[in-house]
Amino acid sequence: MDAVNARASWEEHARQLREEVLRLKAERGAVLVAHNYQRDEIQEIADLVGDSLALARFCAASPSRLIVFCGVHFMAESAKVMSPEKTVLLPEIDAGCPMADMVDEVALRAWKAEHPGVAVVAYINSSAAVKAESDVICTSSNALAVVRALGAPEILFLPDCNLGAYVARQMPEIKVHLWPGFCITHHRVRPEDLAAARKAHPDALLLAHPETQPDIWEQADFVGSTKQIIDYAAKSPAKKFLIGTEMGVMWKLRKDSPDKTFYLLAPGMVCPNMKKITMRSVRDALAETKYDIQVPADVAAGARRALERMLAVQA
Ligand code: CIZ
Ligand code: SF4
Repeated sequence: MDAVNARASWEEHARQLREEVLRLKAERGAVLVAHNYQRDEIQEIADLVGDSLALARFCAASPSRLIVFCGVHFMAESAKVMSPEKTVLLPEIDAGCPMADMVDEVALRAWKAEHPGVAVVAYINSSAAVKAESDVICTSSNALAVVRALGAPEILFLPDCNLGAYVARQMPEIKVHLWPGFCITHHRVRPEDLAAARKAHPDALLLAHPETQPDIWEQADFVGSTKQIIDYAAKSPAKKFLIGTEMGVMWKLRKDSPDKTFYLLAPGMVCPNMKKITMRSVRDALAETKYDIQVPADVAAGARRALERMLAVQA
């Protein structure tokens, strides 16, 4: 088979797989949501593309009893915690978040014991068991508002030391203890990468995620979550942007702002866990009802309390 025929046959295969997914999804009355970091073809077929909180809220509000959650494990857990009566499927059971795995509930209990009475703020990138041990949850969109509403003079912030450092920088009146966790995808970007990107695109604005290190977000024109970066780019009069977050956001950036140009800040900004989910694994998830995410009732109750405290700040 020559290259042209091989490509045509591959495209036909991809088209059939996509049709099969859409047919199974309709037959099963499922809702399919995709995180901003998912593969383009998964975002294209999703009922909603967004950040972890928006997806969990959408799933809770949906009349569907079957959710296919295309993201990583802690996100599917949050959706399950907020929709305990629904079946939440994560198409790849090994799609985890290394940052979330950098702390567990045992280590958190020990940290709390070293700082009795100090409030715990957990980034949504954490397991349900860690959430259940925390006072309140935050996302990268609402971290400052959540910490402000908490009104505590001192906090334990986990697991992301970079988002925690960002909160500490914005709120110098508060003592912030940082857990030494980080995102392998964002943390690896170095000032040399930024210097090279600036040299190649001197007139582009830098939009950076707070999971990058302070020496990156300090130099950004805008710091925000995936949704905030996408919204900022759509509203900005500027035409060129350096994007300092995972490459998956490019799909929505280009869709929402087709007249603008986006450059990834560094070539390595790819989350391997987000990319584990493929059209084939979504097909298998729908065909075989897998992998059914379960959260023990007591853990779910604790995690829900901490999530609801965050939602009360947002409302
Ligand atoms: O909460 C999310 O979805 C994450 C992990 C990042 C973001 O900025 O949206
Ligand atoms: Fe976790 Fe980083 Fe991947 Fe987000 S991009 S899921 S924080 S490893």
